[in-house]
Amino acid sequence: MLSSKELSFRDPGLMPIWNKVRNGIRLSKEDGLVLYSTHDLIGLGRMANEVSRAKSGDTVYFVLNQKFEPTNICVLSCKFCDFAVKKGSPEAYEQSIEEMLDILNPDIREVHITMGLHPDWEWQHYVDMVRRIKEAYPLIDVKAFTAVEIVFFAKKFKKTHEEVLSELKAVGLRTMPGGGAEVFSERVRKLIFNQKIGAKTWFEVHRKAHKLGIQSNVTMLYGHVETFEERIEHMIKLREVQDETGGFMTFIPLAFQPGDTGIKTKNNFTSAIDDLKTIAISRLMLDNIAHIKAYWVMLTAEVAAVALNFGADDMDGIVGHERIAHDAGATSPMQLAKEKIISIIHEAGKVPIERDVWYNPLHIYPAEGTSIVSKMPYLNSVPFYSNFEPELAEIKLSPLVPRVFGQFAKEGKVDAGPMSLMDYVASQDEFEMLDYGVAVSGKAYSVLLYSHHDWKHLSGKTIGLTAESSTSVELLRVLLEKKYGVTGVTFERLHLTSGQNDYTKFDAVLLIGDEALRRWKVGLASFLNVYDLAEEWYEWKKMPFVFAVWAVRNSIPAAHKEAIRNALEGSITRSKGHYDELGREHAKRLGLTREDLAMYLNAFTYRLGEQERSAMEEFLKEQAVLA
Ligand code: V47
Repeated sequence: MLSSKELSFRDPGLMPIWNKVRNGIRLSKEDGLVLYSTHDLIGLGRMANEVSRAKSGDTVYFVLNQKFEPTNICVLSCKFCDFAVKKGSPEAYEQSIEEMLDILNPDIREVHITMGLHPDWEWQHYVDMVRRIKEAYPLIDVKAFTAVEIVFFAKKFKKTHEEVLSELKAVGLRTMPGGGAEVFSERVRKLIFNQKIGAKTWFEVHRKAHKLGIQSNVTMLYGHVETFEERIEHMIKLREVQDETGGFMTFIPLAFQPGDTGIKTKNNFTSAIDDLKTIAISRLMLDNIAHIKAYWVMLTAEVAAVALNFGADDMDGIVGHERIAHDAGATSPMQLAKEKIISIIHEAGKVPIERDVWYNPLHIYPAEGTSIVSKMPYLNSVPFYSNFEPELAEIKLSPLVPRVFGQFAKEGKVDAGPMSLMDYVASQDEFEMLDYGVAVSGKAYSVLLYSHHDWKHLSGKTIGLTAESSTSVELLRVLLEKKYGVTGVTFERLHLTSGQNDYTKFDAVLLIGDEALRRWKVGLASFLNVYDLAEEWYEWKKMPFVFAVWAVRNSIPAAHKEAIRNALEGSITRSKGHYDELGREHAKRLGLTREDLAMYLNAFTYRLGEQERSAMEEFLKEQAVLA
């Protein structure tokens, strides 16, 4: 079950849809049309907000970014576009790579590049653009080139789509923006962008990008000549491809800016009601897309702010100098200061998280008076959160992997959650331990060492380590050194985003959480040995292993502590016996059956007793005397 929330509606037609959504049943095209026709905007928004909360907690993400459109000269003339001009036009401009580097703000984390299809620029120019940005600013990730641009490069420079993408990836292309999708309808394409690629080619390029480990976004340009039916069909097509590749991160509805395009729309700009409905409906239809973006540049900051309670969990970023929308009459400012974005997110009652291109959290900015609870995004933590309903609105949830939770807790920004045992030990003075945690006696299935060698032969070898947790890493070190007498191992941290890792270069790799579970049935590359670290510990010590303990910051108000404890106790109690149902969404993503799921979750102990406390002490004793 996705949500235990009981909602009531003014439009009774929404109840059957909510029942489907909360039970994890996919919405049909007919459901989508019912949602567009409803007059119960608030009911629609509440459903979408609940879905967003189930996926992202109370978090809204943003990225410090800068948009570059290095030329508006374009060989195409799409009816909806007021940005593109022909070469020789008085409005034509070209920006050199030096000019881009000059105005690049070194504090940002993402540059977003899209542009006109220039008739004369050479292939090397595009490669250099990405390469030189990465060379000058290694911390800035490049999100560049829509599928339309990739197809243009392939044709013009006689390369395959794979060659174009691989060459760009080799110099630092990290992700692709979602532009050029427009509406996946042949009828609409013929009417307003008949020179541009259609849905089939657009998806082909993204499929290839995903195969190469380049994740991407997807947009939908709405509010021009398309029908509601075509919007819903757009979402359904996308949902089908996402089932295949899993490579889309974010859906971005783009509100059409009519400008001087000549496209006649009923009310000039889209209405706020249409914008909010479209955000909410996309959240409800796209059950397999992690994020929905409220792109304030086209929505206006005011509508985007409301959209944060209508299913959107991302606000894009500060953006900088944008032209595609502004050339077509957008009334939003060119840039929103970081402080303004944070205050918009606070006003919406949400928790701002500054992220990188892959949604790895970099900083969290809790509002005054709130207490932040970390929502461990792993399947084994489902019982903590599936019914976690604190009585106080000041308690907010944010999805954080253990290591990031540990880091934010140390910075004083996050106040409670299932803390990695090692992080708890390091911050015991500031945190109180509750009687809950994640422990297992025997196999954990999700803390696995994949190895080319037997334990005994790992001396002098290199092991890639999950970047997500420190406890499993310490457990591995204890097992190597104390159980098997293995020394001289070199450890190397893996990238937090799994698609960015090349596991083949290691003698062994340690994976945890959902990344380990995903490989449970299929194995990992050519590694022949798989060792379950919790099982290794159990066979050695005949004791459970405690991976995480719930801890609450001493200094938060007593009422907050009480509310967290009650919500947790309520969730664990109500979840018991319903694991196969509660973890269904996760299991689908990880390729696990209902039986796998029940077996996996039933292996864990969530209430910590005497046995678990002694096991923790024993582990810390072993760990303390490591070389
Ligand atoms: O593909 C062009 C659209 C897109 C107009 O991936 C217009 O994070 C409205 O893709 N009114 C480019 N839209 C922008 C884009 C984007 C934006 C923000 C974030 C991301 C992301 C991607 O702009 C084009 C086209 O669909 N567009 N003209 C117009 N008059």
